[in-house]
Amino acid sequence: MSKLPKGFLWGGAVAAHQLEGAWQTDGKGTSVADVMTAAQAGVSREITEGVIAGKNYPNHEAIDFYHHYKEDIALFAEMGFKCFRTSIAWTRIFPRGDEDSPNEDGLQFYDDLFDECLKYGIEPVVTLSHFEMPYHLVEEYGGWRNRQMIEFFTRFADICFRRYKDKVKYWMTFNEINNQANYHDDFAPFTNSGLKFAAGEDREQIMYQAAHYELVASAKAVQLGHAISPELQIGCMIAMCPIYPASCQPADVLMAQKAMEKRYFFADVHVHGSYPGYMKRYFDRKNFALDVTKEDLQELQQGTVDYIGLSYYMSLAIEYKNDNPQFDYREESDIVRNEYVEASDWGWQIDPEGLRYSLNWLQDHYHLPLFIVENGFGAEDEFEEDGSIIDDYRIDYLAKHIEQMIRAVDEDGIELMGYTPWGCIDLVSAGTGEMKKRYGFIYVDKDNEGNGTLERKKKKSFDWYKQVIATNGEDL
Ligand code: P53
Repeated sequence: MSKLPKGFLWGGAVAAHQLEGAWQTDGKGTSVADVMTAAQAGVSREITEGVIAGKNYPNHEAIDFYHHYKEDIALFAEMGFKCFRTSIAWTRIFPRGDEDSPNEDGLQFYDDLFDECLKYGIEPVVTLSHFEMPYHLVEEYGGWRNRQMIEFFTRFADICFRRYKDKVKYWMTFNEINNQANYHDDFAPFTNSGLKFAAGEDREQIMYQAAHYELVASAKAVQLGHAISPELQIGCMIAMCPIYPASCQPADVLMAQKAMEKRYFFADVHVHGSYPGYMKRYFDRKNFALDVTKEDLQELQQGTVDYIGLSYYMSLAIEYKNDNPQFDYREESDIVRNEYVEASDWGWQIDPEGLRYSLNWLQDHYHLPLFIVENGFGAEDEFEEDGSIIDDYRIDYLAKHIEQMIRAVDEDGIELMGYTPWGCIDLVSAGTGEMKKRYGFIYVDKDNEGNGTLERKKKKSFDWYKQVIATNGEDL
């Protein structure tokens, strides 16, 4: 007897900018992902001022899913997918972001894509904003530091809900909205919110302002969606990297708790419709003058989410340092290596039990259904002499995580909607822009420099995952 509920949504996850390519086809505009170059070992992705000739922008072509989607969805169907998580590229619908009316060709593409999924009984699960806002909104308005984004985003959300309400039931507003808690970095604020900072600007304050506008926009979108169809399930999406105390020293425990607050208050606002007390006190202490109106607070109250989508790749650990009496979260200096777990070649700590812990933590805090919409192992794949790819390391990672997920459902009573491993087909890495950091059950012939035939090929994990789905997680 399967320990997972009948109708459990097994599937796979991707994001438009990381696989579609066709960056200028059928009227698509330039997105923030289109101005990011590919990184190399030790060199971060460069965010360029517009598209500069001669640079390598891996998302421009990606794996050309735009022209291969029928073949790819047929492979997902062969694995038995019940659902497929993707995002709608905002720039296909509103190429610059501030137009009054949408681009019909872009809308038609997603009609065709969703129809193709439904043909096989695959339920589309859709993120509205997954690191791909129109670049024009960055140049012209400064991205989400500008309140006008709320209007542009809700217009986009409204069009999508109306157009696809009979094809798409499960939605999420902002992918990994909490990544920008690491505002020191250039990547997260840019991909989450289209933020670029001038020297001397208070990055943290600007990030909280942008996040506030996003939270209000999300709440408005939830209300719009529910008014368009009460059938729609609209969730938030949180990157869940639980932060453990480095030791049982009380200061480490408190440090971890305070760090968790800084990373997860976003979920509190999405779920409870208000800011937790600790964040209000923190804003006061920092003298942040945030533009938060009475109307905003009402919108937050009225637009709480139906479920929590989460990604889970790794856990972190943090240590208290003596120069930090307020226990402020400092990811760049206080996160330490956890010696109890292993790490991937990219330094991501592998911790299957952390997934069970995370599911429990989220359920304890929010009492809402959960949906694991990303989990996976980025690794370099190599061909055997006979041309096959034996990705046992990926199978091992996924099996151990699925096992913990099942224990969370079976032993802990977690209400879990589904599981969609990340990058079910190889695609461009968000963090590094590389192709060689692969997650897929399906290999795509393309390298970091952009060379390759784009031919698709099943890895060993393809048949393994097919069997996992067929047995509802019994056969790992
Ligand atoms: P890549 C950082 C930490 C956790 C999740 O990431 C993250 C990131 C950003 O790199 O992003 C999510 O491709 C994201 C996906 C992304 C995936 O994790 O850097 O939602 O877009 O591809 C994996 O290995």
